[in-house]
Amino acid sequence: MNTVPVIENRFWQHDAECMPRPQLESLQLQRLREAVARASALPFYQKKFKESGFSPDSIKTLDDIRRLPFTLKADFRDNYPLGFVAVPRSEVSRFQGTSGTTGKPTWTAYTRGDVDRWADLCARFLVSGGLRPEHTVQISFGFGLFTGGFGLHNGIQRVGAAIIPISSGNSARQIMTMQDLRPEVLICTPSYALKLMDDILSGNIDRASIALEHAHFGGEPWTESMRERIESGLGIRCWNNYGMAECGGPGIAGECAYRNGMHIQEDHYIFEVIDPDTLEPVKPGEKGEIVVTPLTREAMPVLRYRTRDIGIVYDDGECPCGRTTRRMSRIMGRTDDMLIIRGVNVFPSQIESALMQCKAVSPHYMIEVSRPKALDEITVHIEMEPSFFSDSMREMQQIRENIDRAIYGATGLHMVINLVSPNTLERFEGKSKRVKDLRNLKF
Ligand code: DLL
Repeated sequence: MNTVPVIENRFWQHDAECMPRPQLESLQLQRLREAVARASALPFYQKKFKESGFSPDSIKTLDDIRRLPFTLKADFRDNYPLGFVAVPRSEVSRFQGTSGTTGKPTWTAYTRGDVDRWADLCARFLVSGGLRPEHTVQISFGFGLFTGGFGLHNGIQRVGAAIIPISSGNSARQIMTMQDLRPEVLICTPSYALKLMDDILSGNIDRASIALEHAHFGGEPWTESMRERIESGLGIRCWNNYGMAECGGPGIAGECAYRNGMHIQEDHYIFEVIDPDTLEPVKPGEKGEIVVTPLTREAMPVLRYRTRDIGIVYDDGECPCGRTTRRMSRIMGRTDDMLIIRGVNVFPSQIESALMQCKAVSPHYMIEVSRPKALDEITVHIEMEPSFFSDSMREMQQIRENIDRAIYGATGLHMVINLVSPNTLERFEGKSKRVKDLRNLKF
């Protein structure tokens, strides 16, 4: 555990964030009962409760959460558009959403109280990651249905900092704004930060003309090695925060000054970690699928949402920051992102970690899965750092071998390594799509 803070340790809602565990757990129990009571107004849960013989007033301990049904992404589609909204339409104050694979968004609704609590939850991780009222923040998340833009906007407003709601895209304008308005804080996806970093470093921009000190990234998986690359490239500190639209968006967990994982806002959320096959809880400290139950959401009382995200919840005592909440690891992959290659389970994040160990490799890569003959094959297209590009076949072969060794060490698989010139792979303004599975296209 890190015992030295990276920045000054501060709180937004000290008493809630540092509540003694017994008090926190009794608050959770009370709020869980209320959440179940709200959920029991929905036909979806009424049916589930009836099927399993569960009585909504039978929650006696926190362990009773395991008697509640799971909620899946597909349940939102099956109850489209607003089957999970539990309040009269007049009480809904906000709709946000998440782009669905079917073309229809998954809607998430908020009451005024939900929007108000959401702002505080975002303020918590922003302040723990260095945001101060005197700062100016450039929000380069898309503003619109995506919960990132308005969620962070409300949190920053609550802290009292100045906001530049520039939204995503148009990197030249983003960089000009950084130079002209001199924000100290940047908010975006880690992949958009990579694109901005590239443009800053390759555009002969004087670093002193940019005042950035901190960035808050979320919305997609990224690795510790990617953090190191961005921090050293831009000379800033980057913080991780986590959430999903179905449970309210960002503000569910975020890092503190000690960066010992992300603190889960446990007075508003209960986290479980399950084995996605058996649906049983994993042993403490083991990785598994994260299941989230929001405790205080009024408009959409979702129970035991199976996120498909794979991570670990640490229960190893208090963090030196003073918060009493449990912490979560980075997201290591998603059950639906896992590639099964010749019987081996591989997550894109394992490949990213291996690549980032190699100095010759830039942070831009693309993973392509194909089945050229009978066997699956992964090709990793990687942009090289310009200074390592060489005319010597031997040197290039050496680089390929180093990458192969790192990937084999991380995954147990050999992959086809395709080194490409700088600036040839796709860049992303929001969430990245770095895996192309060509196997599906053939059927
Ligand atoms: O991405 C909410 C959000 C916005 C969180 C901005 C943080 C910052 P969705 O669009 O519903 O909501 O996508 C949720 O994104 O289940 C994860 O798979 C992934 N995700 C979000 N944050 C992280 C993170 C928002 N810090 C899905 N690390 C989640 C890894 C993340 N994955």
